Amino acid sequence: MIRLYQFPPGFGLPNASPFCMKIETWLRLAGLPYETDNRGLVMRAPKGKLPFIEDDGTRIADSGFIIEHLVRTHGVDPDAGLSDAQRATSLAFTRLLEEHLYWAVVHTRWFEPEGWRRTRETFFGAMPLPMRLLVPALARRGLRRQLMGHGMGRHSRDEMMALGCRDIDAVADQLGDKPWFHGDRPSTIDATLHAFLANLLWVPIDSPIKAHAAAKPNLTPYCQRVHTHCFGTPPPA
Ligand SMILES: N[C@@H](CCC(=O)N[C@@H](CS)C(=O)NCC(=O)O)C(=O)O
Repeated sequence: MIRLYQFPPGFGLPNASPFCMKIETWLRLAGLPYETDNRGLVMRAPKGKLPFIEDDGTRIADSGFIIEHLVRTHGVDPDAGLSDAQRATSLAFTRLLEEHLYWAVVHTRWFEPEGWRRTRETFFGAMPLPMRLLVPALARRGLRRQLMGHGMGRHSRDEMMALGCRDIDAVADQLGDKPWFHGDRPSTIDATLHAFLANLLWVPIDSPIKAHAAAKPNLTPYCQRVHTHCFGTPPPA
């Protein structure tokens, strides 16, 4: 049985980490049975980040490598019918979401007062004292370093929001009125896009990026469609 190690569910979503939610969405899309360990065991993660999986005695970290492993070993491939050009587009948008938009959203969650209040409560609120005081401060310090190392954190707040909004424009324009990212059938990029959009649209942290995404007529219906398809329950309000 595949075991998915991830953070606990949060903000009313299957996961408050878009990378963890991407894998759970993908497993459902691919129809693979799995179990979850939601204890947020970052310390046991081979690369110090979640998600990672255990599958038949092997540990694999990083959502991209996890999917490659599962495709290779379980005989399922939601991308089997895609053309080379569609695969290239999937890769480019995956990078946009994971390596760029993600960091602008990290800023809104961890470094804006309202975002930080909600993030601290959701991620650390259940911890006993004194960990509840120490761990959030340490985690925040680590995130600040990562945001600066990436480069996003060196922009002004307005610049970060503008950059995130441009990513949303590209996603909305590329999706258009198609039911799935590549047309009539779901593929891996739908798991990724859904996880990142849900973690923006359905998280109670306001930002210009969230407002920009919510104003796109196609993004919320898309998110609801993928959520219903994969999780079989009505999406969060
Ligand atoms: N490239 C990794 C990124 C995973 C990632 O950034 N996970 C974050 C949560 S969204 C994490 O575990 N952060 C813990 C930390 O930075 O200490 C993937 O695709 O899985």
